[in-house]
Amino acid sequence: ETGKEKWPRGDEKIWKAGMRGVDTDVASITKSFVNHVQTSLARQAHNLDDLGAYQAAALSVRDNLILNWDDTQLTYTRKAPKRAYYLSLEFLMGRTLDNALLNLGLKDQYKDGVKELGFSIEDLLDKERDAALGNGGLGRLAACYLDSSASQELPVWGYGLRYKYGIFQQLISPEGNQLEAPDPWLDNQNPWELPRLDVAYEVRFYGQAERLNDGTPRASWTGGQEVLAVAYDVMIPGCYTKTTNNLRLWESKPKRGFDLNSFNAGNYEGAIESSNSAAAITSVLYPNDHTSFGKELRLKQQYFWTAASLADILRRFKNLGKSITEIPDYIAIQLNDTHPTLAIPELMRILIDDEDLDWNKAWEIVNNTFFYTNHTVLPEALEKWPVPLMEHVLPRHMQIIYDINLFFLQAVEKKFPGDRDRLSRMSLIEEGFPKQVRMAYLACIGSKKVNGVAELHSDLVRTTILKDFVEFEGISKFGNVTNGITPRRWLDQCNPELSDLISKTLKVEKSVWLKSLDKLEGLLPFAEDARFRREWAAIKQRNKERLAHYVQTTLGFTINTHAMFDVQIKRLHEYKRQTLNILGVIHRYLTLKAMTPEARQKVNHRVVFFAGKAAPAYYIAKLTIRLIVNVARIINADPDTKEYLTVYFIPDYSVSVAEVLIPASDISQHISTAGTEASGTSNMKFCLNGGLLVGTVDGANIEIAESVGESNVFFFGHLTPDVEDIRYQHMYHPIPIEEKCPALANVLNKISGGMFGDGGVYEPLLKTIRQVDYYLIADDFDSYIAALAMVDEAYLDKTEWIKKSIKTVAKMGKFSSDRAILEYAESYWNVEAISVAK
Ligand code: T68
Repeated sequence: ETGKEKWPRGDEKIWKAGMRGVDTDVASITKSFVNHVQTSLARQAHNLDDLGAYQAAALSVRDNLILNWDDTQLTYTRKAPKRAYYLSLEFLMGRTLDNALLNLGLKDQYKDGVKELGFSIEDLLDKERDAALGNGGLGRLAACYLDSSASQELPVWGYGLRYKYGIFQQLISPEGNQLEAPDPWLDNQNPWELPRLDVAYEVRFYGQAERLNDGTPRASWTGGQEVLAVAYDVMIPGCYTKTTNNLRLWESKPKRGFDLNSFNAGNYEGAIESSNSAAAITSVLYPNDHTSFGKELRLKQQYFWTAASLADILRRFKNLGKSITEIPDYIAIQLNDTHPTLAIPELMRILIDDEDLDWNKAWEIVNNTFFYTNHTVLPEALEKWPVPLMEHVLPRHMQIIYDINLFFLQAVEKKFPGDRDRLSRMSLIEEGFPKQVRMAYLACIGSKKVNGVAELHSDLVRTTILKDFVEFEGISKFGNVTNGITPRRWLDQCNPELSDLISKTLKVEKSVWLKSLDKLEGLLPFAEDARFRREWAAIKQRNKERLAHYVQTTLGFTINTHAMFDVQIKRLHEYKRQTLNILGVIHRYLTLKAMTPEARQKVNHRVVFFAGKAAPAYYIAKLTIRLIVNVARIINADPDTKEYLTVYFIPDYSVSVAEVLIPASDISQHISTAGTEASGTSNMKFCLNGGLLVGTVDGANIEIAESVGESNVFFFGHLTPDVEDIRYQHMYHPIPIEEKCPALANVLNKISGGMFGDGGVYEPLLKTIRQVDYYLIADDFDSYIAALAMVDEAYLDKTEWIKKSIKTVAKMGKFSSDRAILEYAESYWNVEAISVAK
């Protein structure tokens, strides 16, 4: 396409006559549904099951999305605004149909339509598989930001990988061990993606890089393996707007089916092998959060995805006919953690080797195009790539990184003459065997701005991992954007009754308050309204019953819905301290056992829910799951106490499971060691659904407490500045646990003694607490138990409790991802909203 052809080809009138909108009255909806059953699915009315009906409904809804998507993209092309691109190796989208129906404002029509055809919309929604292309918070954040970009009419596209297998399915063995099974999420077709087989780019690996040495910084990169990246587009509808953005996911394919040379030479297996190795690149999502393993295939994923995305972004830019130096006026690229950092040397390579720019000009363009978000300060999570591996897989990029480093260190030396320690601290290359490339440093120096994801975390980024860089580049480059969550999925969709009650009470349309979440403040006066409180409490109760029904039908357990529901759901990790929670549960159990039956009667009934996956190679996290499952087995069967305390581990945690658990919680736990959880986002989801927060003074918990009032959260534990000192004491002046925390010592001894099955099994886990206790379990245990006692105390006064719940929701407006994405658009990208004509 040159932009100069006559368009459309042929007779414009005939084209126009063929174009149609999609009608959205119930009669048109049923017609479209039946049409898709007959033609798209080639099935018949008399043998259509729920899955088929889901697919027909999805295809029919998709027609709406496609038309809106088309109009949106045409508007972007015509108006040529500055655009932002969100590069994320993970998008944890969950299900799409319900979200699309709500954003389009078509839920009621479809409900009626499918009912007329003999189906229930709830059953159909339940047939959809989650798109689980992510591990946890980082991937879900990307999904919330796409929803908010479209809802706020921002020209933002996401770029990611189309993994054939998402995050593994978690099974729990009879002994309580986590087992992993593959997640073939694409097996029964995915109506939400549009294959764009014509949008494809070649991506090179390995080969030789040779500097031209012609007085320019250019080099040629040849040979090696060439792989094809093919685009699949996922439509992202905004809420009550025509704007429908795009998430482009890349699939890897062999460049020419398979290698003809080997094939003709009779090496059939060899030919297939190289084609398999191309397809392998996008075959599976790595299931590790918070550890960097240095695997070659992971590096290939990162380069494959950044190279294809940049090629696509630059092709679109070139269609504008602007000078290459204007890239930063039209493009902002947000790096979701360091995973896409190779985009920095890749853009340098393109500008220098292909566009023939000089080094400084190229670096200036790069420096004004990229923005980097850090999501963790845990040292084991900071990405480093071995230099020999990088040299082998991406020889030209390794040269460029060395050059960037050289110029950078020269500038540092100029500012801090003779400070050799500083130079070695700040070098992009960490000395050692092997040497390693420090990706966070590369992302930092290559970007215009760097941000953390909550106030405390951004402070820690500035004062710990990037301290030297703040001193060198100035503080203004290092900002904060506190995370947010989309209130569409995390309130309207997962808690429809509460959403309706809010609209009715505020007398404001959903299309308004769901996009201006500060409007929730209008609920404050209703905390004093007894009738409103009754409705509020009744909704919570029904959400608890919905969860109980889910547990009953999936696990076969009957749950007491009049107990307090206490929930901790997140990836299993030592720093998140699920161990603290389960040890607290055991303590509660022992306390109950020691009571007389009369005394027990006064105790608050509690059901404790856990859910979450452990990285398959994370032994201690898996052992924690095993402990939780076995504690649950013993406690839930104890006739003395089971009325008062039960524990459930819900297997195979996912976005869809979260949508059932979150609205049902009375309290939720966010109990990371202070200074370790960058932000947390499920804390926001619980509070937005009227659950109260038990937590440490960490991440976004702090800002939630600032918003909702400290009297409405239950804080405990040591504070961030003390953690280092305490760890130092653990190393050099250890206090035996019996002395430091007798209550905890007793709990650990019960586990060792076999109260929950063979105690020996748990020794490696218990040792982490008895010996190093890096995450301060023993130091925080007593104050944790005290906080839970405060929760029990507060729960006695039901009226006060419901007031707290209402006041909390009323003050959660800040945590909408709309606020967060608008901060990125305004203060980082300089991208403006642009509306798509109706
Ligand atoms: C999370 N990080 C933070 N990482 O832990 C959480 N990491 O505090 C924060 O709220 C959230 O990001 C959003 O900012 C992650 O979820 C990963 O999942 C991950 C995956 C691969 C490699 C490293």
